[in-house]
Amino acid sequence: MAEIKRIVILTGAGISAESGIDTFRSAGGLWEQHRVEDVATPEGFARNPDLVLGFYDARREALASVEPNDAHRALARLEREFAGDLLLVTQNVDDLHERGGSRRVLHMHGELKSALCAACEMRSAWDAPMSDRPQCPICQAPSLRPDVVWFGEMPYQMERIYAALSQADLFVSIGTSGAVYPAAGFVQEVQRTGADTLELNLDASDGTPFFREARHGPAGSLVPQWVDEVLARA
Ligand code: BJW
Repeated sequence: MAEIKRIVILTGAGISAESGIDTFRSAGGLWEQHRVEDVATPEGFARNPDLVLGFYDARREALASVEPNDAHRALARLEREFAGDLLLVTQNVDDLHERGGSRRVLHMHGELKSALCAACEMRSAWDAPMSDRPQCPICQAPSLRPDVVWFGEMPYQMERIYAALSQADLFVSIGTSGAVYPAAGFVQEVQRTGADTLELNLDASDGTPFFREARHGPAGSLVPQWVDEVLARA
């Protein structure tokens, strides 16, 4: 097997499922309880800000009652012990990678514990409700919204992600349905450079046909096993 020097990992809601956070598209998931158009678009927010702020307030508050699982901890161990370059990109807005010990996490769809001011466009660390229309800590306008990326908005740090993908020897996708772009297109992006590709997911996803290898099962088992393999080869 060729030596691996640069790894890009993409995670999605499935990695946090065993911690007790609902995924989006599974039975009983977030999109069964809410219409995507209502809670995950700028238009939905403009129509009914109370609904949207309440939806994200509840999810932010729920973070206090969940813990990282073995998959989050295994990726943190990989960050500490892998001698090559590692970029961990998550679509998740929870903070379980950080609480699992990862220090360098790129949240391409934003974070629950961050506020974006619609007036001054600055981002601030935030761990309180927004439904009561608090002031922006920077410009004092009562214009805060969740700092998350909704449909039709540009995900964060795309240049940095595409640069890392163009240099990766290995791309690993964990716990994501491959239904949302641009993240769903990363596997095809790295295929062009000849990089190896691996999917770790509970079941087959929309992206499975594009991966060289796919392993199906719970992330809490698959990810620690895969990390052991990578570190044993290094
Ligand atoms: C387990 C497990 C266990 C369960 N172990 N696994 C037509 C074609 C192409 C694109 C478009 C199109 N029309 C519109 C678009 C663009 C649009 C898009 O993709 N739409 C699709 C619906 C087609 N995308 C956008 O608008 C994005 N912006 C954009 O494209 O800007 C322009 C641009 C151009 C060029 C370059 C760059 C940009 C923005 C997308 C924003 C997505 N936002 C959300 C909400 C964030 C805030 C919040 O959390 O509420 O992000 S939507 C939601 O989906 C959330 C997630 O991050 C994202 C992905 O979901 P994820 O993580 O995959 O979860 P699930 O539930 O779908 O899957 C979980 C998986 O885990 C499943 O497979 C399970 O089996 C598995 N699993 N338990 C392992 N224990």
